[in-house]
Amino acid sequence: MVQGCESPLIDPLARRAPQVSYRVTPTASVLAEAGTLAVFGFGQAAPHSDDPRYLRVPLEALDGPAPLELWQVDATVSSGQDGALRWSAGGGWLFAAIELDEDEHGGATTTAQLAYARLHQFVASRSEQHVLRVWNYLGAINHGDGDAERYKHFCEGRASGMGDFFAEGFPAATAIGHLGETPRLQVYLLACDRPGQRIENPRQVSAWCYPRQYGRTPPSFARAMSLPGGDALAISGTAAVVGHASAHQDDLDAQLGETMLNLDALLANAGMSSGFDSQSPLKAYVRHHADAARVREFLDARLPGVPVLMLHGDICRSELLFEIDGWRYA
Ligand code: 3EB
Repeated sequence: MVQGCESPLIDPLARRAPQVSYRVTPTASVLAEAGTLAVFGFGQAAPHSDDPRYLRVPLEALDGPAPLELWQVDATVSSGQDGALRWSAGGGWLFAAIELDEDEHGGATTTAQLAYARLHQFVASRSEQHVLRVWNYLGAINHGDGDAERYKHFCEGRASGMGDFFAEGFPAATAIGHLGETPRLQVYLLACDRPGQRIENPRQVSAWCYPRQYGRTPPSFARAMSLPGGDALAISGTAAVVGHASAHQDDLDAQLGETMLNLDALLANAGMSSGFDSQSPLKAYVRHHADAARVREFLDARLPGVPVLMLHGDICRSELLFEIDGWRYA
């Protein structure tokens, strides 16, 4: 019998989404696991490691010691470091991170500009050209009034530093204020050699269309990104924003409920079933330490069994008390 020569049914360019999870485990053992693309520790008690795949995020966990966050891919991972920029890559996926001291780079605007320009320059040198998701953590995010607020300076620097980085459309993103040393700006991203699909929220004005009252330069992010292959949705920081306005000022419970409605609408618009499960790691950012117990109670009731890491951070509009982001696998 002559053997056929059919081509394999597996698409060699298919990209299975990185598996994101939280785990309480020694840093060295997860870094030793095959396919570990990135590992994150949270807060001052986080372990230290010189591995370029390991990043210490300056946000404190609000209920007990934080687990590590792991990003794992089905491939061999290589990694490196170039000054303040570190990276890792494998299987078509790229992690890159930069951390800069604003005092060394002339303030919030110019530091954001430099961070984005350097990330752009680095990603441009790689085959993983499609930036899908970005996280931004800066200090004292609500410091300053009106156009002088630091978040608005950050938005201006981000927009001018990115140049044509996101010519195909903005990535999904989070921008949160950390309570660590103010001068420290941390930006990290996930990119791929295949494009994702941007998802907006029909309940919300797209952020890049926000009116002038929110600043001279509107924020540059998509509400979510469906990863290439469509097997996971990266959800941007989502808060109680309806239209372009912040809803329910000073009402935590109402902001929590409105945020859930925004998440539902986003999942529906992405063509996904509603809800989250034990495979959907989320992060909840809480402005006031005193709200932590109430937020945990709400999350346990509304998202039972869902791993939600609750972190102490400032939301980029001072009237917002809560924001959530994370992953939903198909
Ligand atoms: C909002 O909906 C809340 O500037 O990158 C959420 C996600 C928010 C990302 C960003 C800001 C950003 O406008 C704030």
